[in-house]
Amino acid sequence: GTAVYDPGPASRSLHLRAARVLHDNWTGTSTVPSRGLYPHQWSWDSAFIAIGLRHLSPLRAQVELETLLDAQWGDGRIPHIVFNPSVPLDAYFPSPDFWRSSTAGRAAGAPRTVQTSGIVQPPVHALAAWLVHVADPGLSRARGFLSRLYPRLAAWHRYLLHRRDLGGGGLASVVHPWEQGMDNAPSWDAPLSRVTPAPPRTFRRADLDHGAASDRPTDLDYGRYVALASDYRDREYVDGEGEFAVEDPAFNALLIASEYALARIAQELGATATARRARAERLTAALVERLWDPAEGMFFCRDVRTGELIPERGVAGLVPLLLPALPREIADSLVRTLRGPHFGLGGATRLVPSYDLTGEAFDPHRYWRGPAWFNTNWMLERGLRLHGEQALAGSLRAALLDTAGESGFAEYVTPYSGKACGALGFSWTAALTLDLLH
Ligand code: 9YW
Repeated sequence: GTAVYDPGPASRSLHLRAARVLHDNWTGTSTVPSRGLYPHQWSWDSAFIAIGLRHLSPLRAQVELETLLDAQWGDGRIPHIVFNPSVPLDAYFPSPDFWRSSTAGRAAGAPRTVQTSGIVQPPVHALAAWLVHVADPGLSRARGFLSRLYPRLAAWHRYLLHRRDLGGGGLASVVHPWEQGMDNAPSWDAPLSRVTPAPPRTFRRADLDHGAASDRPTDLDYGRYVALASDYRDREYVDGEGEFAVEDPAFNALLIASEYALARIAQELGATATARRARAERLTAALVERLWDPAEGMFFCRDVRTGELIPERGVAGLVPLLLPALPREIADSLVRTLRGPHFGLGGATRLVPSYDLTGEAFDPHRYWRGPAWFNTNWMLERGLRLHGEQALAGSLRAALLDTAGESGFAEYVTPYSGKACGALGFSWTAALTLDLLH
């Protein structure tokens, strides 16, 4: 008779499907976030991708991070996009001819042989490098993976902690909403409202060729993104004077988590880790001092140009749950906020939304203004586990796996029903699914 193909337990087929997404999105030296919408290499995407890829191929996971770091600038910054020269210029906007890294970025040490953007993304890289190492320490040592990456990752953190301490309180600031990775989050509305948008006919939005306009940022948002980015370029990517500077809790929490990872990497290489651990603890204290709001039970962004906290409840304000040195009462308070009416974990929602369910700007479809994303939920799952919330972490993990599979590894989903939005076959969704399966 005919042999019947048995896919085995559900998790086995989920594993195979996630592996297929990463296989299809691999270019030979790195992984695109998705085939249509995002045809280049993105910085924090690659870090999340490496975290999943290490379970399929530790070698490919190492190469993913190495390719990204080959495009690092002399001043230490890791650019948010590394452009693939074989992709047509009009496939993604802003393209290399907008950023002009090899000319406008010359003073800041942009590489000559590869074109990149000039802004950054959240520093998940040292954390990813450490996790990739532990997946296969033998291979990592044989290839000198950590010894090659360590000085570059250290330079990256130095750039953020020195050139980007625009508020003077020890935290890193982002100078563009794209840098924080949650492009149109309501937290940016107030600081962005001061920026004069670039006129609509001076640029063409390639994103609308692939994504539904109602799921994407608006034209007005885009005009402001373009104005901020071209200003930064015209200042030759020198930090300090731009109109937009914000201290974000998720960006800084990831920097701190990566600083702990750098301490582990230093130790593995036979160097001392104590100074780095102490720094991670000092940064945690600075994060609490500058961004924690005890009455609201969450962290907020600080607008460095006005000195005020921005009272918008975004998922970024929960991400510091990742941090081991967080005071007990703050961790407890974050868990209460997660379970409460604004985020609905364990109650109304399937996955934690990107923004306050009761907020005026909440929109269940529009990108970072409501939909649930897999990377933020993965971070929260780790944070819950770290702080002893095993049951909540377990149910969040189960919901993530179900939703990833049912949505076709969507870029993001509606928070109540888990309906797919944005691109399908999205790399970090597949990668973090693999990580949760292991
Ligand atoms: C864009 C690639 C990137 C992510 C960002 C996300 C989006 C680019 O896609 O930005 O064109 O809007 O907001 O976090 O890295 O996946």
